[in-house]
Amino acid sequence: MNCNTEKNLKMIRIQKYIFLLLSALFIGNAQAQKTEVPLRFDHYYTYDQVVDAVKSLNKAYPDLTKTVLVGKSDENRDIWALEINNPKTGKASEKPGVYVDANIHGNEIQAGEVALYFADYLLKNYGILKDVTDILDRNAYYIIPVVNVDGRYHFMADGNTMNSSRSLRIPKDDDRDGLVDEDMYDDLDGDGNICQMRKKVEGGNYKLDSEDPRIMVRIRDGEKGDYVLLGQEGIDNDGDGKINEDTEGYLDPNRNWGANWQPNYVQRGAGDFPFSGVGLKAIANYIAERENIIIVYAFHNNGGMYLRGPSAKENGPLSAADIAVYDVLGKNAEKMVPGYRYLISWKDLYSTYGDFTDFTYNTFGAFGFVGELFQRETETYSTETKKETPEEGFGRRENYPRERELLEFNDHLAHGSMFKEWTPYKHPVYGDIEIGGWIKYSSRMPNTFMLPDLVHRNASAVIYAASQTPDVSMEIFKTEKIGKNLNRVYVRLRNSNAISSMTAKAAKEKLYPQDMLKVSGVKVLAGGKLNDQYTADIQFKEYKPEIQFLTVPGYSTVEYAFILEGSGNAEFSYESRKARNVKQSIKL
Ligand SMILES: [Ca+2]
Ligand SMILES: [Ca+2]
Ligand SMILES: [Ca+2]
Ligand SMILES: [Ca+2]
Ligand SMILES: [Zn+2]
Repeated sequence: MNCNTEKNLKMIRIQKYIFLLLSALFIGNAQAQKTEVPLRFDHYYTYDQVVDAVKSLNKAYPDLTKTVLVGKSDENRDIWALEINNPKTGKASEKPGVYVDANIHGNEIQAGEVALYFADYLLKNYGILKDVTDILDRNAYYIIPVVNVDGRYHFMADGNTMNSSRSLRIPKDDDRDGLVDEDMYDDLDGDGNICQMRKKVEGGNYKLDSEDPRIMVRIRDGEKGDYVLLGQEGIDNDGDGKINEDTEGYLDPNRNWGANWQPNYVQRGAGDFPFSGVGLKAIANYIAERENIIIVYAFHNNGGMYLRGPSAKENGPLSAADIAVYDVLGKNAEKMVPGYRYLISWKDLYSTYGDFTDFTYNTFGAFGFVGELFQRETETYSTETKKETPEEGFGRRENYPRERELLEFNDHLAHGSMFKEWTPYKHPVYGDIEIGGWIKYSSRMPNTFMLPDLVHRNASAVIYAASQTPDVSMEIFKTEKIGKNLNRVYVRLRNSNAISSMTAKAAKEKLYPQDMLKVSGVKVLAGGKLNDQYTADIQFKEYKPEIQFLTVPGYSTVEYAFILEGSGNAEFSYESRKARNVKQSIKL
């Protein structure tokens, strides 16, 4: 090689480097501007696009929004929150707080879209739709579209099944061989999916369905089979004779909150201690710092459910007052999302420990719902009414008529995009096999043409709840002169919405200082809850009558009476962590 050529090569290398650098900058820049507002819901946003969407919403509505970096994930990705508040109607911390998060299970991606849609819809319709304008002005919103940022990133970027990439990315030795996550799935054909492997063999225990040969039918006694199923795509990465035996995690982010937490031998997916995972800890702190949060929605998939707690029987039962609030919101959600059911976690589904909404209800006194998005039944007009078990991937149950219907849906409505046709592959251990089956986006979430309906209906369930946050007003409805320099003053607090100003649990267990009605400016000789204004039947409070502790239940009034001495301005103030404070004064 002569000197010139070498120089040229060097030059080319430098040019190439500069080009790469510039294009990286350019692409980075292009990416930053790619997500247009209003957002679109005809596809699923990648993790990077979700971050970009949050930032774009903030850019488009700087007066109404704020982005907050909640914390980092175990793989050091950013967990972002979008906060919505109209400062013209008050500070966020002084209003009822509505918290919405999603995608705590990394594979449950459409949940993130519901959270983004909710934010986008509120902002885009502010000042246009009266209902939206009202709820935006009255509440503060805390939205974390993706909790499990690593899980979402990997679900979309890597080869996965519809059920994998749920976990936090904390390596864990599932098969206890001293190595961690050493035998993950392998996307052998490189299509981004982990599908099934099958092999044609004499005397197999499967045969092809006579109506649709894509379906594998288990043979009955006496029948002859000619296929075996070899599990999900993969090889024996560590040479221990087993395939895919130690995949990512498994640490279930929704079994690791500080409420009735149980270790791994009681419940699979527990970490070594509650709040395992730096992201979860950051989110717990984020919520703890926002004491006004009164309602929590956490979106998952799937099964079509709005679940309330308790998540385990021993955490319950809830008090009637709290159930009444849940019932209003849950029953309305059922009407807004056809087919969805309002259920109680432990009783109607199964018990879980270290659950998120139990944590927020037990610790912070916020009502909480888990929204389990999507029902596969809505894809086809099946006469089959049997529901799939939630959190169970498709394909575990052998229901051949149903699978044929779903394949028809794939053929005629998804145009083949949901099912990978069986394709020959040469496997290092099994030899000639075929890879095929349902792809990762095929189950648990809607095909994107159905996504707009799903996000709108479920965001509307949250909008309804947001319209029902406590709205307390005060009325000084009677003043009686009962002696020289003595007045009896009657005060009424009215909550015109369904959600009580405190949960009964928070009041009973004194999770935080109870709501107060305070009197100042004059001497308070006595005061208490009014049972009957006509007989002046008052439950007098023995000490400090100028401070009364109370809750204003949904759609209710509570009344108090005070005996005041002296003249001048008597000031009455209602103070609440979750409802807005109100004040009134009278001249005596
Ligand atoms: Ca291992
Ligand atoms: Ca593992
Ligand atoms: Ca594959
Ligand atoms: Ca292995
Ligand atoms: Zn989930």
